[in-house]
Amino acid sequence: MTELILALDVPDRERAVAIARACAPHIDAIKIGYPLVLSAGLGITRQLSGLSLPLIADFKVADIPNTNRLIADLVFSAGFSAIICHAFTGRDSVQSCVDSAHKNGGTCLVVAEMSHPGATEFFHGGVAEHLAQVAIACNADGIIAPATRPERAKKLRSIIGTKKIYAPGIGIQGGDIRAVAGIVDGIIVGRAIYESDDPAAAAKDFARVSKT
Ligand code: OMP
Repeated sequence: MTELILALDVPDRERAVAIARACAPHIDAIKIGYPLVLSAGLGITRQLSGLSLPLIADFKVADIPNTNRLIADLVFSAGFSAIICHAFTGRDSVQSCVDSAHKNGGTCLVVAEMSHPGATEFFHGGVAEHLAQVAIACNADGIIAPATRPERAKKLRSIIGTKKIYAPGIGIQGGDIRAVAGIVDGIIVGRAIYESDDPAAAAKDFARVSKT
């Protein structure tokens, strides 16, 4: 089964909550990043807590170990159950996020390769593979890999084995859910759901395909 994660990059708090509520029966988790938290504040987690869905903090944390730990501890006290961090900062920085996640009963996902066209500039040539190895070395729970490049998700799967892979880039970025659903553990979908005329119906459609 491939999970469906809603990327709730909707800066309007009321609209974000309404979309999350409407989509809740069809999704497995909600990913919240800077657009919503910077407009609505961290308290948005309380407003969404009634949906009983895991909340993933997508702050792509990328700082020194102490700052990463401070950020991650705040994320988990705010009610998130997972955090996404970068790994190009090195093992010690990633380890801080993983340790905070595990201490708080949560999980840590490491960006191995990004989904946008410009990502090939730095993530290719062995870098993504190296970042995936860092995720393993730090005992992270999974990685982010691009749905826009299924062959890269497959390559990264061969490195990280049974750890989770979550893949963004479906829909507007050009990725096809059918090409990656069998490779990854979860797909992350934002605009193709929340910009749709009927977000609940769009989420239902993605959920149907991802679970077949
Ligand atoms: P849509 O393109 O609207 O479906 O949104 C994709 C979501 O996944 C956004 O929240 C992005 O910030 C996020 N994302 C990527 O698109 N590409 C990546 O490589 C990594 C992420 C992420 O870490 O979630």
